[in-house]
Amino acid sequence: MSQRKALITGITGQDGSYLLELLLAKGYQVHGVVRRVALEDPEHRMSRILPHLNEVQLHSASLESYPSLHNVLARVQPDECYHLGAQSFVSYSFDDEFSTFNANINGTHYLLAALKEVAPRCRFYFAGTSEMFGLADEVPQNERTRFHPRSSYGISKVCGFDLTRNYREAYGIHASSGVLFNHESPRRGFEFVTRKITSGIARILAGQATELRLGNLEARRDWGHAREYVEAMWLMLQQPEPNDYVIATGESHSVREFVEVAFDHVGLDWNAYVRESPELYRPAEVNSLLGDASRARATLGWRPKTTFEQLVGEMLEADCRALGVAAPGISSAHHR
Ligand code: NAP
Ligand code: G4F
Repeated sequence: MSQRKALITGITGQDGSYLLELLLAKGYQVHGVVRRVALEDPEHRMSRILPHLNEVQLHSASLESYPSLHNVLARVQPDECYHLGAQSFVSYSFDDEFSTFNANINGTHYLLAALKEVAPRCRFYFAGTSEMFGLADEVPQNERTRFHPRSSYGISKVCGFDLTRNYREAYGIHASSGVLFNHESPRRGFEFVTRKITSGIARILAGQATELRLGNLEARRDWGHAREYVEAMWLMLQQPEPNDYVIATGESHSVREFVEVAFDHVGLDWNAYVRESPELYRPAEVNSLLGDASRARATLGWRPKTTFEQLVGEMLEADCRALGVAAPGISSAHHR
């Protein structure tokens, strides 16, 4: 059997980097779409995939340009395409709805339209999100739960989800969407709340900060480990028929609980450091998310393994180690 080829958009992000490693381990020839500027400054812009730069073929293209995506797909002729590239920060989507829509809606449309033209047998994965449920009217949320997005990010992902389903139904493309709940790791961007907390604690321990300013501490999320969630993406594209799958742990915690567990882990009292800042509240909040991944368990055989406490500990240890700080709960083993 010839070597399978995969193309990943968003390969420089948290999930892209874990997916790259998974596919390399499975013997794939991996191609990645990156922004042109990334190729000029790999040290900073490709930090998550630096160890694998000689094992992956990178192509510069823009999610805002149909011809550039068409060219890459025509040249690579992938068997599987994982579309992870997106403006993924919900807060920022309130500041700039336009760039969020351009990247997330047009980018998905251009990629699907090009796929249909030049690689119609390529299997396609769309990175859907629990933000599509937003103000959910049932708990827990599954594949049949109604969408009620609360940000332009959420709206853009509903549109990408609908585009993906429509290309499946109208043109027979093997196109699947993962509806992934929040997933984190030591590679999470610093702007997301979990990494903001663990890196903030490391800075406090290192004497570089005296407080941690956060927004809404009562928001609840279903947090899992990114390394496990990219396995679900791959499993979706191995199924004979395309479908949509919720991927979640089935357990939810508040931001406050994340804070408590994290500060506890290093023996600090969080009340002495955390300030709740109303200016960090969102204009429309998604208060609570909890996923039901029964379909993924039954059909893909997928289930989460990392516990909430293990996730917090792994992220904290990595951030403390990066700053060379020691603390009661921090071991010397290396995780990444
Ligand atoms: P991430 O770390 O923010 O990575 C996003 C990737 O998209 C990066 O490679 C980034 O490239 C690229 N990108 C952003 N804007 C772009 C643009 N205008 N043109 C081209 N590329 C662009 O996100 P992630 O956590 O890995 O998430 C991967 C995907 O899953 C995203 O689509 C996200 O919306 C979705 N998702 C994430 C979660 C989660 O909890 N992590 C849950 C559900 C769904 P640069 O490095 O050049 O910026
Ligand atoms: O970590 P967050 O920014 O993640 P959010 O908004 O849930 O989005 C992430 O998960 C989605 C899946 O559901 C992805 F689709 C999306 O791409 C992204 O990866 O915020 C989590 C919660 C929110 O309720 C927010 O209001 O934490 C609350 N929060 C409280 N203080 C904060 C802060 N969020 C951030 N980023 N920074 C704070 O200081």
